[in-house]
Amino acid sequence: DSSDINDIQNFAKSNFAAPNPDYYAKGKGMNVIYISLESLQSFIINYKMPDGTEVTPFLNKLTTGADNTTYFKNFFHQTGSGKTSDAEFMMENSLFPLSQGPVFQMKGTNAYQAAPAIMDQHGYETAAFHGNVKSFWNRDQMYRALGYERFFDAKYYDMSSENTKNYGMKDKSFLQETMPYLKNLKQPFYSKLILLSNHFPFGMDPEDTSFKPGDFGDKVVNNYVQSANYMDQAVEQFFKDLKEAGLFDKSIVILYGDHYGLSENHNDAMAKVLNKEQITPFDNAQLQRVPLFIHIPKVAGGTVPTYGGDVDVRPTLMSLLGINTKNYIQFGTDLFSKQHQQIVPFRNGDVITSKYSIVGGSVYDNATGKKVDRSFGKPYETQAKKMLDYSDKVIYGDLLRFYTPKGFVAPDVSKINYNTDQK
Ligand code: GP9
Ligand code: MN
Repeated sequence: DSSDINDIQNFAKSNFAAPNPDYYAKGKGMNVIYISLESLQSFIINYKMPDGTEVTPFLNKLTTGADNTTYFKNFFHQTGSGKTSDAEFMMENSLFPLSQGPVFQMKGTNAYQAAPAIMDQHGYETAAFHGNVKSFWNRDQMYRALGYERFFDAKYYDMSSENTKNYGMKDKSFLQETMPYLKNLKQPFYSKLILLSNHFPFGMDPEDTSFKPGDFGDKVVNNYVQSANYMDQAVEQFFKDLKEAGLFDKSIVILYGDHYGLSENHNDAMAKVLNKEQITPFDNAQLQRVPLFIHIPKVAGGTVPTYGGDVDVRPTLMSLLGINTKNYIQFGTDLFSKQHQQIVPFRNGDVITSKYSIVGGSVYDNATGKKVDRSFGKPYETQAKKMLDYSDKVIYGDLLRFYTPKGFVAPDVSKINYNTDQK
């Protein structure tokens, strides 16, 4: 009931991580561009094919700090059955998705205090871009609840058969067609672009790639490298276009892998990919790493070892923008903060920290991959369970109705209408 919200607010407040002055407000007033990298897992970053070819040469450069980009190599997706949409949900709310069913479909009419609504109040124009129909995964309803003013869906794109694959627009066409819309937004803007074409089962139209498929004895895994390479090229071109448009030095760009692309069904091939005898449950948990890159103009980048997950991104971004979210109900902490908590809870009950991986009830030492005494994991399990339980209470009880952080104004959902947008 509504009295729970006080406990939850106190919990969130006591876990707040003070911003790091080296990063705080470094992106104040800048545009924000999120790019959801479909099914991209971190194992592919800096991976070399047996003949030495890199799969993602552009993203690999970003890991060295190119283009003022920070790469988080120990970042994990925390999605459940809502997949892409669960990742979106966490990025914008810093709440967990549900353990049962996609929150986008089940709780699209809840009250939220999401990033787009917050940015609207800071004078930002807010827009989502997705190369499929707006009702897909109930986005049209959820995006209104999140406070998105504009939603560029299929009707804004040339959805001809050369430009599309199973889930909608191919990445290169999508990004190319998105650029003019992005340029025309009123600055500063907060935007997100959902890439789609690197999606299971990853087969590509032959004319879209000259990259050699893998030879790992599994068609899905063989095609994955080709398709990931295509996405890498698409993102490289997009960075060039942002520079040409004069947007690159005025924008924080966040690239993130939304969830795994290769399930445990492909473990035999994955063992070949990773040169291992087999993929153990411990290995599989480590494979839930997804890349997170943050481009911050004028801030030196590079690869950082901080452990974190999807719920940590909103607090990180808000610190960069110089927006104080201490009074918000959120379950992540700023990845750049010295007080950041390196605890990553998953919806299946597993927990990964910088020291231990708690997987299927066993506790492993990250450094050795060996099992250690179960008691070592206890404090982390307790903390993770509390976070998940509180987040569930917020969502199932629609508790944000009963609490408004100072300065926050809920979006007027009845006034948002994605039909009236003009091309
Ligand atoms: C993109 C996405 C569909 O619209 O939601 O694919 P999935 O969620 O399975 O990645
Ligand atoms: Mn996805």
